[in-house]
Amino acid sequence: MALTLYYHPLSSYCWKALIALYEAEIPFAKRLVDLQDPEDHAAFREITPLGKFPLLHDADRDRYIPESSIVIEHLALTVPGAARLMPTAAAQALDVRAKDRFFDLYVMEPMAKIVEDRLRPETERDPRGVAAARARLDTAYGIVEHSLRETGWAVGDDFTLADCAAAPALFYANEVQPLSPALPRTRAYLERLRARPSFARVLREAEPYMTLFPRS
Ligand SMILES: N[C@@H](CCC(=O)N[C@@H](CS)C(=O)NCC(=O)O)C(=O)O
Repeated sequence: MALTLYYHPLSSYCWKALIALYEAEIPFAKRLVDLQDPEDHAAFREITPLGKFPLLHDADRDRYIPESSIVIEHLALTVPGAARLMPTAAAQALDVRAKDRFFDLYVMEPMAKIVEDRLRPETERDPRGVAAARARLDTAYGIVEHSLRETGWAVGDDFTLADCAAAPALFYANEVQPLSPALPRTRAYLERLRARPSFARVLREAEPYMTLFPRS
């Protein structure tokens, strides 16, 4: 299998795909996309006009696969070691997809809104949008806290696509809006995620770039 992942080491959605690749120990090539380099950016947009990563190239199937969730579902379908990331039972698969959507839409997106705002010039900031994002994050945290058990993963006892989504979402969300002591299960879950070798590796590899993350 000849896989190439177009990515950036700080991108939360790329982390999601990387976690799945490391979970299943899938050999692949990395292609870092430098959005600050106009030539590299333009070349990437030639492949994918929306310019979003992660983007997986599967040379054996002559296909480019955008969207982190679809990248992971593609791996689960095509690489035996990745199959366990998506349950085969339809009802459980639905639960996993529901949690994946939840973490992307209600944790990752408001977190990204707060981060993006920090990167804007002072005069272009959007305090109302950021306040709404913070309120949405608080609501999402409450939902996560009630849905988690004291052990195990986002859906049952197996590590799935839902956990691949939860790890970057909660990690970065915790950076911009720390998880309070009133959320013990969520805090413990984030610790379990950080200790998971696939995510620990992603964090280690991102460490040299973390100075670029806007802390405030
Ligand atoms: N829904 C997409 C979101 C991908 C996304 O927004 N990626 C960000 C990085 S975390 C990106 O490509 N940003 C660059 C840009 O929008 O120009 C997915 O799940 O892959």
